[in-house]
Amino acid sequence: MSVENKTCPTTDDDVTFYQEHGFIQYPQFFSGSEVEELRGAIDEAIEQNRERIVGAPGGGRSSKEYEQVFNQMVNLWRDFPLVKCFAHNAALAESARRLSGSRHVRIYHDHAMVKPGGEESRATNWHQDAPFWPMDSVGALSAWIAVDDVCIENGCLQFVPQSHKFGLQEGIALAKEGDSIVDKMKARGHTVQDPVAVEMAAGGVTFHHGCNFHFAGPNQTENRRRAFAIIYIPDHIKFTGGSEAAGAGDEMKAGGPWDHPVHPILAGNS
Ligand SMILES: O=C(O)CCC(=O)C(=O)O
Repeated sequence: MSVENKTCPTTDDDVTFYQEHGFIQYPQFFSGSEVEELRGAIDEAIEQNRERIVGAPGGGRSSKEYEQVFNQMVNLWRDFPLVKCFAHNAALAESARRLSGSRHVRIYHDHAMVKPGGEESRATNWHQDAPFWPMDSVGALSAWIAVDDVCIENGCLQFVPQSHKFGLQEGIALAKEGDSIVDKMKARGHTVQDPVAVEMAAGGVTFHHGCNFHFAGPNQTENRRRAFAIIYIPDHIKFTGGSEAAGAGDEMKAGGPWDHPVHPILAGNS
């Protein structure tokens, strides 16, 4: 079966679970052979030395430290047709629409995140995504596809259940290595649950809310850990201006809708 003909697996119970916990896992959203094609396209992008953000100064790459967290490549759907089948996948987008309780969802951007293996690999520090996104209000979410089998050892995602209920936490965009998010959140009066590590085989997908605190450890294996994520914007969310990764920031009005060809509606009605 082609990935384009998939059926959306998201049930009402899933929606309840996601809204309560701020994340959900679909262990076999894609089959091993389906995801193999995506893996090949990501490898080709690495081979071509694809910029992080096409056209940005210095290709959008910042520091060696960042590259030790991952080689991130944004909006691969725009130059790799095969990647578009995943980034614009109707079943994934429909799951995002149902989970977020929206009339429709648009794509913000996709991004491959390739965590290098070996001693230099660094953790993806605890963070919420929402502070990085030029959006108001909160409610946008990500689908994260395991392109390789992922486990704690190679940097699977770990989520703090219910932490999306803390709302957008100003001043904690990205914890520093060794920083305790738990202590910071406790100091702000929140009860913090133990993180849940989501190990899964390649093809599995997790969705997480933009305010959910999550983390991935360093990749302690010798092989790269490839993941591919898509960020979805529910219909009620406005563009707040700026942002390099938006790709069309100069062509959209701050305070307006995300109505632009690089952010098409992927599920639901306008
Ligand atoms: O893949 C990772 O290491 C981090 C992913 C992440 O933070 C995200 O998709 O929001």
